[in-house]
Amino acid sequence: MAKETVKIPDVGGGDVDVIEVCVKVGDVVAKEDSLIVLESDKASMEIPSPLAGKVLSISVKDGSTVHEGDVILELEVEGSAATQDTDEQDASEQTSVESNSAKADKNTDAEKEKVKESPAPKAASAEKTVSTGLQRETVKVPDIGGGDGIEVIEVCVAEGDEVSEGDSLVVLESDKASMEIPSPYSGTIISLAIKAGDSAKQGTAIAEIEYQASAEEGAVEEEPAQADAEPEKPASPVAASAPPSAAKPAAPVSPSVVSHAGVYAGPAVRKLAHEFGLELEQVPPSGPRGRILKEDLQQFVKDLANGKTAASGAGIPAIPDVDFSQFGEIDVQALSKLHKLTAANMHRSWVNLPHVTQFDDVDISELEDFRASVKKEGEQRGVKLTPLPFLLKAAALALRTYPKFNASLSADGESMIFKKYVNIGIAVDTPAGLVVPVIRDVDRKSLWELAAESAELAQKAKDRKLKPADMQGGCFTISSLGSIGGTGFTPIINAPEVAILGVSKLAVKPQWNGSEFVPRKMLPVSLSYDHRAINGVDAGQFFTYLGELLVDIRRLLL
Ligand code: CAO
Repeated sequence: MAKETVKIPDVGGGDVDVIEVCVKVGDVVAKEDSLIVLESDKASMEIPSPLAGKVLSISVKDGSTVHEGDVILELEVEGSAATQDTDEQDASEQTSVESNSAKADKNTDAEKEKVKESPAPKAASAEKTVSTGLQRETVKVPDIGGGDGIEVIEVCVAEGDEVSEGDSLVVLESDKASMEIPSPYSGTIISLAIKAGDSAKQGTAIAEIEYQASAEEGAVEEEPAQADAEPEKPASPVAASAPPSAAKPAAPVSPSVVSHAGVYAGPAVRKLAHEFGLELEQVPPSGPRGRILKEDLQQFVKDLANGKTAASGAGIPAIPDVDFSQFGEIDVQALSKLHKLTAANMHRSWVNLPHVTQFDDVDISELEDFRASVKKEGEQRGVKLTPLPFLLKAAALALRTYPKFNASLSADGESMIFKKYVNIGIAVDTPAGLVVPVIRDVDRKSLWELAAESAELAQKAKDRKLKPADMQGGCFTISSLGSIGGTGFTPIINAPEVAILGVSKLAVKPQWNGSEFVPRKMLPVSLSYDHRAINGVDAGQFFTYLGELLVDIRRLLL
């Protein structure tokens, strides 16, 4: 066994940030496994392991700033493998040095040849445009270490587009990696020399860009020798690495790696995500082959800010944006603020709470008889006694009897908060959207009081006169579609409450009384509960009890 120190290779000069450490102490890594991901202002790059071995210690962490020669980690490797790899290292150093020699101004014949062949020398381009201040340059595929078989999988710009330095021009894919080639300049795309599906290799022209020459570039222009030594501005800012001499080098850096740990995104997007502190795994991609575009990240951040998505809800695929006008006439109407808020709340509840819904048909024939018998009295009082106050009263008693339903889970999921008050919200549809005013202390109010208060709150809701306090403090919600129709539905829990009762339309149905079928007034009800807080047995007991109270309303007095 031997110990090998892996260090940061030449990553193109300057300090870079460690944005991800892909291994931990004790991990066994194979050669080429990613050790860390680095990010400069222009590129993300993986540093693969130069050897197979076991990670003994790690000297960097997420957020560290590093530069060439800094220790990444120590590996325990097989003794013989280490010797072998030393040879490989030499070879690798050789290769790396060679590939960096143009940069280092070592003009071997091969390099001179490379310089000659190399695309669009800067000085030449500058010469052309000195009189106008604008320069044109053909951006070419840099050395991306992939031989000839590199496929152009996406062209990200069109002729006439204005691009900023760092914007992706094309996405290439070899059998080993996908990579974005960013624009080396801010300017205008004059012409494209490449299209999706083309096969490319180092030196293949991508596009001609016109950009404003800077004063510094003018200075370079006056020094042709230096221009020769730096024959092209590579489209990709990442070069092959020159390993530090004193230690086992990391293998050459993958250029502008965009496919890492299942996430497919370019350096600019990775950097932006890093700045926001977001994991790219959470961002639904819309680019070709599942690539995360800058716009995807912007939309994700917008959705986060609007509460439309949760940062923890990883991997939820986005619903595609469809141009419906291609199928016929459409009318686009903006959503009201309330509608958007309701949508966000519904979505948040639906994705965060494991919902279970249970259904029942409750025989409320006697409740209905009683309701009919007090109809006149209601008229005298100026109050209409619908089934709702009975449902409120029965629910309040069931909540008192089964406190798990009159509770909320703490946000950290560590505890249950039991409420000693019984406040129930009623879902009210209004032209502006759905609102849920809350009736307080339902267990202490009479049916008449509940009838009057629910009607008053419903009216206030429709008149948009509810105050925020009228909609706060609920323990449970009733959503009644009974006046409208339907035989059952699955209501969405009004989180952080843990359950909701859905009420559908009463229907007369035949019921077997032991000797014959008799017509009974059956009320379809449904109970959705948060299965993190409530188990099926609890729900069965609560629901059965609620039904018993509605079947025989005298029980409400017990
Ligand atoms: N089955 C059959 N009939 C029912 C019923 C049921 N489950 N529930 C109510 N009804 C009847 C009422 O008895 C009343 O009939 P009469 O006029 O003949 O007396 C009629 O339907 C209308 O009742 P209502 O809607 O005025 O009163 P309510 O107490 O039942 O409902 C409230 C109050 C706030 C829910 C209601 O004003 C409302 O907004 N309803 C719209 C439905 C809604 O928004 N539900 C929430 C949807 S959540 O996605």
